[in-house]
Amino acid sequence: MAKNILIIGACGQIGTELTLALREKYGNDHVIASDIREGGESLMASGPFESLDATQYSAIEDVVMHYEIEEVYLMAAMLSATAEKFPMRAWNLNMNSLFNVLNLAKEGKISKVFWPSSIAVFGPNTPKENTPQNTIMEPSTVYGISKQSGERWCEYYFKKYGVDVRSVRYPGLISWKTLPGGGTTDYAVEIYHEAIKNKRYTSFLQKGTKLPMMFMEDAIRATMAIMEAPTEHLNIRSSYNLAAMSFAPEEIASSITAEIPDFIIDYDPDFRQEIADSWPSSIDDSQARKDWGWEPSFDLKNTTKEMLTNLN
Ligand code: AKB
Repeated sequence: MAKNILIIGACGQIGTELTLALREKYGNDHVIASDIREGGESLMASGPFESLDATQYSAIEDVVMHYEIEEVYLMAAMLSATAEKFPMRAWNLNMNSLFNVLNLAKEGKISKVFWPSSIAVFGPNTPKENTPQNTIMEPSTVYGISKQSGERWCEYYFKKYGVDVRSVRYPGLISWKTLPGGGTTDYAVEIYHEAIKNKRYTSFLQKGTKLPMMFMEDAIRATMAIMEAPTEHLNIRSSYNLAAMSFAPEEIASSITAEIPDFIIDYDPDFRQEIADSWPSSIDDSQARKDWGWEPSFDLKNTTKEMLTNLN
């Protein structure tokens, strides 16, 4: 019999596509979507949905018991830009939701957990180029602090209690099905929407701000691959570095100009510039490649093609 999977935060940017991909693979009725709010039509219509607050342990436990859930993907989180405005709410959501799921696994009620970390675990003292798996971290944002703490707890629960938790450090994610919300890398999605609508985009990050990015199809593939990897292949239980491409606003703009010649970008940096400046420019993901065969498929050129084709 196929296993039952619960996705918490299924209506967000990653959750939506992950739910659809898992439903395709394991069958619609075996993948339970849950979120505090309802999501898009394709997600709501294709399988079971439960309204769920990720900070409420007993609410998650009820759903887990009711559907006899084996695996949980915890995608609910407050991202970097919003978390700077609401530090305590961000800490509460990002940490309590993780403890809830880790404790369910510790108690033997679920057998496997996916939890996303981020390039935000790195900080201003981290080597910027080709950032290694193990290096100085010292995150300077609320979101980054919560992700770094989360990584430590994941490793702790694995070592002390044998919890099978798996994680990747996502770079900025580019997708057309669902908009991101409250992140610093969101500009790399907004720019495509504005290019199609107005042929113009004002970037909240300055020219030259190079950040690690990835097309959503690659991110979903990575997520499913690490969850399917044999336990003995995984050497990291905090979180794996993951990379595909790196670019600055003017580079994504030129890739759009190649398709929409009269597209114009201008710059009006805001508080998110400081967050972006504290993050790496590029990531060394050789450990993920070695341990579970990670390899990206999308570069900037074919990401731009996919985005413009699907948004048009
Ligand atoms: C954000 O910008 O906050 C996220 C991330 C890099 O984790 N997209």
